[in-house]
Amino acid sequence: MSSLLIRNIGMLATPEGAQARRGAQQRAVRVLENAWIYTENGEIISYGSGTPPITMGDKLDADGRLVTPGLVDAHTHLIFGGWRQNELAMKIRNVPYLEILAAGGGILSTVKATRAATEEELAAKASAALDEMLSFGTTTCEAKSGYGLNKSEEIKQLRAIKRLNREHPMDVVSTFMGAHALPPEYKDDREGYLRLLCEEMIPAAAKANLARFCDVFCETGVFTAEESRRILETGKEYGLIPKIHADEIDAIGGSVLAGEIGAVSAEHLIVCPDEGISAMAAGGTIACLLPATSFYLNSTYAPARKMIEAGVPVALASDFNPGSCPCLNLQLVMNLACLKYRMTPEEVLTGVTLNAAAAIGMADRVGSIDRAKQADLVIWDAPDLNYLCYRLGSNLARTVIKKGVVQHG
Ligand code: IZC
Ligand code: ZN
Repeated sequence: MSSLLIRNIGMLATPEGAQARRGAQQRAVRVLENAWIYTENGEIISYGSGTPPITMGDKLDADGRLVTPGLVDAHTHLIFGGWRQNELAMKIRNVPYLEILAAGGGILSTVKATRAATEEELAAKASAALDEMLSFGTTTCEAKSGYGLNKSEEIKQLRAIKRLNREHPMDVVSTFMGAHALPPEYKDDREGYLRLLCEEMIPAAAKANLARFCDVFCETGVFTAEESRRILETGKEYGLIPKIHADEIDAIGGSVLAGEIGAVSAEHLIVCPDEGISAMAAGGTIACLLPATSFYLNSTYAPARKMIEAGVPVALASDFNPGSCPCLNLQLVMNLACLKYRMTPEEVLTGVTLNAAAAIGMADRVGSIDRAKQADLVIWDAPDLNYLCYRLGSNLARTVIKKGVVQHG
C-alpha cells in the first residue's frame, strides 16, 4: 500500500460534491486553514484542519501554501500534426479566422499535417503537451479528434488518445469531432459528408469504444444548427453524449440546440444570446467557456455573469489547439476569467475543477477534494486563492500530484 500525508497546508480550497455547481453554489467553495490531506493507493482517505491524526506513510510539507484539486481541462484539440505559426502574420493584419479557413488554411492546414503523421507520432507530440499541462497543474483533460475528417484518420486520432490515456499519468477523456470542418474531398457534397459521419464514422468510433462524447463545430460556413442536430442525435443513438461548439463567432442557434437536445456542455458561447442562456439553463447544459481563445482571436468575451445568474454552471477550459488558442496553461485561463468575465476566484476554482469534471463525465472521480475521489492535488506557490488568480504569467504550480504520486515538482 502506498500512502501520502500532505501537512501544513496554509489554505485548502475546494468545491464540494460530484455534480456541477450553478448560481450562488458555484462560489460556495470550502476553505480550510492549517489543513492536511491523507491519501492511500491514489485515493483521498481523509482531510481536515489542525494536527493530522495519521503519522504513517510518506509525508509532504506544504509549508503554509494553498492546495486545491488538480485542474481539469475540459476542452482541448490535443491531437494534431504541425503548428500554424505561419497564420500569425494574417492575424496581425486582422484576417478573420473563418476567412483563413475558407481559403483552405486554418483547420484544413492542420488536417493535412495530421493526416501526414502516424498514430505514434501524434501520440508522442501530444504526450509532450500533456507533460507541459501537468507542470501547470492540470491532472485530467479532454481531447477531441477532428483533424482527420474521414473514418480511418479520425480513428487514428482517437486511438492516439486511447494510447495516451493508457501510457501517460494524465486521465484523458475522448471526444469524437469528425464534424469539425467539411473535408476538401466533400467541398461540393455536404450531404455526402453528413452521411459519412452519421452512417460510418460515428458508428465506427462508438463501436470501437474510442469516444465518450460527440462534438460539432456549429458555425457560419461550417455546420448549421440543423446539421449539428442531426449529427448529435445520431451520436446519441450510438451512446455518445453530445457537446457543441456554439456561438463562437456567430450565433446561429448552437446554444439553443444545446439546451434542446440536453447536451452535457456547450463550448465557447462568446456571442451567446439570451435565448441560448435560457435554453441551457432549462436543459441542464454546462457552459464551457474558453477565455484564452477570446484573447487570442481579439474578440469579445462570453457573458459569464449572465450565465451564472441564470443558473447555468460555468466550466473553464483552455481550448488548446494549433490555431485559435495554442495555450496549455489553465492558470492564464483563471486570470482571464476573473478579469474579463468578472468571475470571483471561488467561481473560477469551481470552473476549472468540479464543473469542468462534470462537463467531461468525471465528477464522480475528480474535480474536488472529497473522500474516495482520486488524490489529484496541486500545491501552489501561493498563500491563498486570491493570490493564485491575481499573479499573471508565472507558473505557480509547485507540486502536482496525480493519483497520490508526485508528477511534477
Ligand atoms: O484548429 O482552429 N475553433 N476549432 C473551432 C478550432 C477553433 C480549432 C482549430
Ligand atoms: Zn474547440
